[in-house]
Amino acid sequence: MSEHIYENPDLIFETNYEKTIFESPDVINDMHNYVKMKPNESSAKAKTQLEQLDNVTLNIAITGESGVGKSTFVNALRGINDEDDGAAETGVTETTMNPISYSHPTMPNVYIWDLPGIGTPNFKAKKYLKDIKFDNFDFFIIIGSLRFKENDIMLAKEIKKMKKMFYFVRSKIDQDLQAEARKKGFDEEHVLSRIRLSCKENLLPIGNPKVFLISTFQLGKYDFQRLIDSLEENLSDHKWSALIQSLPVCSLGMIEKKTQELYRTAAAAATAAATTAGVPLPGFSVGCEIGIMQKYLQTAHMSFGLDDKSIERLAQRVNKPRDELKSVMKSRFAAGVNKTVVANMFRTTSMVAAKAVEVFLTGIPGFGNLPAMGIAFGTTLTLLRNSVKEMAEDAKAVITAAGL
Ligand SMILES: Nc1nc2c(ncn2[C@@H]2O[C@H](COP(=O)(O)OP(=O)(O)O)[C@@H](O)[C@H]2O)c(=O)[nH]1
Ligand SMILES: [Mg+2]
Repeated sequence: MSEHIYENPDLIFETNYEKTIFESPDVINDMHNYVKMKPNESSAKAKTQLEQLDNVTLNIAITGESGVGKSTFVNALRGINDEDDGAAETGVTETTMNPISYSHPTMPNVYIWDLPGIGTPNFKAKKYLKDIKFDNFDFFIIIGSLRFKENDIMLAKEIKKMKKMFYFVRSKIDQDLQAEARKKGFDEEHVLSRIRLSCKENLLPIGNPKVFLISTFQLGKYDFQRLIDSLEENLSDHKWSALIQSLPVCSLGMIEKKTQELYRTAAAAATAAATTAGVPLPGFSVGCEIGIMQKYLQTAHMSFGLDDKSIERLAQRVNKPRDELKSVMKSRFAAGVNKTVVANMFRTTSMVAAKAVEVFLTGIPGFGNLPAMGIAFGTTLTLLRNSVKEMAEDAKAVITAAGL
């Protein structure tokens, strides 16, 4: 029978959607790796790994001259509106010389720092960095609007000497485009490459740094995603994980990045959750710690901006009724992630399919005697990744409904 199924998996999978998950080399690979380890040891290790992910702190410094849009950018990274309680004040000249830290509303260990403007005539980059205790920051974003100034360049040089990362952001791109759009023969790409070129010339004294053209009002457009890709290259795995979870859901590209990262961390969550002690999986001799799954799914839900508060803020920002955005969410997590929803996952059709993994895999050479824990792991991993997929679909529907 198992040979038959192996040749024709359609027979046991309820939907193509589930079939693709189970055929996914990732899950099979992860199960292979899992069974090579000792389940109890790996469970303890995975729990430590999840704790580390919870506890990792990230400090992002936003700097640049007064008026370039620092505070607006700080709020946007936190996914909050300029008028919200606890927002950085925008459109005002800085009165303080002290950096102000803002923690992320759903990721309290991610801090975004609004640094004082660097425009004073007797600016000393070295002293500035010392005053703001530069060593506490993971990276710097130097924002310039029309052009980058002498001070921006001095600061970048000094940051480089301190062996820290910095990124140049040319802000308010929407304004440039709007002004140019009035002219005859307007071509957006042309305008963007002209701005790029002028930044390049402007920043020649510091070599050939990357410059990202951004409109904070439309993070889904222009170079925001490229900036995030650069950060991915340069941050450690843990810091990247915290960053990508915290970023606002502003584009399909961002949803894709979040999905990738959640897929990766699902393996750790499934390793920690597969247990001989928890709630028994129907049909298996082992079980699963529902609490670990629930926590993972709650994090995913917030990362996709599907929690009530995030939807509320988005509705305000795009000026649409909250219920209109909520009504497009079709997943089983539309009303939130709670214990009942998670426990119900073990009774739904996906569980029928998950049970089929066992039948399926025992037919493949090498998996014939997959220990029960390995199957619990594979099942949990599959349920988690299916859930992430569902949430990603909701997130896509929401940003489409929001007109992003
Ligand atoms: N059009 C446009 N205006 C922006 C953008 N970012 C900021 N602003 C505006 O620029 C002004 C100064 O922004 P603010 O964040 O207070 O600058 P800061 O002094 O560097 O903190 C405010 O009126 C913002 O609304 C942007 O991307 N596009
Ligand atoms: Mg400000």
